[in-house]
Amino acid sequence: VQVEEQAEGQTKESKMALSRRGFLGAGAVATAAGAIPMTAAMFTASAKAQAKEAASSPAVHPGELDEYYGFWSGGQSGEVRILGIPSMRELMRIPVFNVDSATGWGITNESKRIRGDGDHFLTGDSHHPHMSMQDGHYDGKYVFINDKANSRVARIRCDVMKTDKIITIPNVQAVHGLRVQKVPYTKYVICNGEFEIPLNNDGKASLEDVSTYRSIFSVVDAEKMEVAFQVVVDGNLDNTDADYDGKYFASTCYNSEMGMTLGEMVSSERDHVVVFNLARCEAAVKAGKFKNYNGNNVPVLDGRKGSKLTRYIPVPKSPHGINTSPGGEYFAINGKLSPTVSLIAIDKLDDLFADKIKPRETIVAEPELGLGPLHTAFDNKGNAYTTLFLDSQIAKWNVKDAVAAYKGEKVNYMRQKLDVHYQPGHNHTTMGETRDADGKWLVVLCKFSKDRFLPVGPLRPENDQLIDISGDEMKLVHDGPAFAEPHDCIMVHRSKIKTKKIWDRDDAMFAETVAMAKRDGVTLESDNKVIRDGNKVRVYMTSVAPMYGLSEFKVTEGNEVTVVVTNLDTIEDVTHGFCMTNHGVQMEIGPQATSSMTFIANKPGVQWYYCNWFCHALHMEMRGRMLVKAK
Ligand code: CUK
Ligand code: CUA
Repeated sequence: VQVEEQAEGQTKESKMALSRRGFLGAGAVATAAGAIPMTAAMFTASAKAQAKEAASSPAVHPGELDEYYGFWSGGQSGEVRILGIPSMRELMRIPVFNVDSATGWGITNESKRIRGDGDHFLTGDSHHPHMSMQDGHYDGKYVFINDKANSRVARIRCDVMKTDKIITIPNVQAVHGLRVQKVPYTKYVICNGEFEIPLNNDGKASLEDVSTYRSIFSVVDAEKMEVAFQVVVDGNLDNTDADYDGKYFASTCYNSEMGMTLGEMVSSERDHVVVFNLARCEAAVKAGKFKNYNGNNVPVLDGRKGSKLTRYIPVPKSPHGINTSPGGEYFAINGKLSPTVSLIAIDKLDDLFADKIKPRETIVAEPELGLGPLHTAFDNKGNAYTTLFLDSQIAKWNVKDAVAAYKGEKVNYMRQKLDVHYQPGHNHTTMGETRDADGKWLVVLCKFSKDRFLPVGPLRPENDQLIDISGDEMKLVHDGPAFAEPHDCIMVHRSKIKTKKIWDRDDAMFAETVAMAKRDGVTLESDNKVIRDGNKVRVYMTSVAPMYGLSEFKVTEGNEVTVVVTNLDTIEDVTHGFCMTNHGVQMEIGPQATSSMTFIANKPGVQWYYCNWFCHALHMEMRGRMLVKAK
């Protein structure tokens, strides 16, 4: 009885909206994560009640397909995952910044080429997956993602769902916020350098003189995957987004103080949003009004305060997420240490850049939502959904009413508050970052799962919760455990994506390996040959289930061996592997693909290689010998 009363009390309280929520001081942040005064029993009671009322079912029955592809960041795992929505089933993992034992990503020569100058890194921290667009609609071509850990940006080809480009962004440290240009098309990927460093960070000038530290905004050519130009700003940079007019990008700054310690970083009551004027930046690059730093050729523009290229809009205290409304009207700036979201009217930005209005005059609403607003998502009915990290809630609010309330009208913009479990970071609606927002599902990526799953030791999974937003009320319908640590996701209708079932033989992914074979006089589709080139041995073989084209090859101890396997199977889903036992190398070879890897034959004797992707009833027999003669 006592439990029910508590559960009821909690529900009432969560509907009370703002009455008890005051402004959050900086000191509250540190303690908030641990302070959740609710019991498991209370949540079981409320979860059961919510599930009973759900309008849409997330059930996808055996044999049925999901309606949406979800692209999930894998956080500090460095990968990207594909989920089916609404089932929340994990369909695939795409290794990006990590090294992957199953596919050989980071082991094969083809992936090492793509990993480029960061190939020696074993780590990544992927945050923001975003798909390329045409006129504000997903085009199904690429997904881009940042690596905060090693300041990189990667591109995933959606026809094969493999990473095809990774670049290191020069002049910056910790690439965090990342988005794509939405209109007229994704010419540029934009990304924020979060950590402040000296412009020439070569250790020669004073490292203590903090006044020389800068953060830099990077604009990357999406097709070439090269930095087109960069913009130096005042303050640091956190998250970013683009408009639906092809004119402006905007980024949040949480450390306008340029503090070096937590206390310094949260000292002022206001930070800002920087707005970048794309046409003016492109013109400045053309006119040669840039500098170079750190010995590279990337044009770096000066966008600090007073520059024609940027405008600085003050917003309350340490803002975090920025989200453009799907109608293209607003940038929603999530307050983090302020209980508010600030709406910047995008149609006022022309006047701001023409100096006809003051920066704060672009703000048309600042609804108070609750504690710790981090990210906002949108439906197709004029509502916004904001994660409240500290309150462990989603606030659903009406955008028009929030604008009216800011003008002084007596309206209640708050529609509903829903408890989530627990500490939500990003949230995302189906198609919600495009013009095609459809208001069906909301996913909330919770940073703590606590009591929601069977205990698995001190390290717990995250909890990705699925919420039905198709009706008037949000309904929690699914808890989805996830390994480290989805920051952000997008949900793309399946009609937008066309994937290949088998590889094309002329695919760019292995074109260099094909060229190498040609130089060796080898036809990959038919030959099984060993080429000896001094200490180097190149072994070319085919695979057709359940056999490799070579059941043995001979090398001498110390040889550098490159094994190239071409999978001649043309049947969908017949993937082979190649593993050289006791050598720490293995790889995947998809149907009609070529994959290769290079290792040192440093163990004399008989060394078996085998197929490590189950392919056939005689899969166990799909193996052969490397005969290594002692030196
Ligand atoms: S950030 Cu992680 S919760 Cu990198 Cu988009 Cu906000
Ligand atoms: Cu080929 Cu298993």
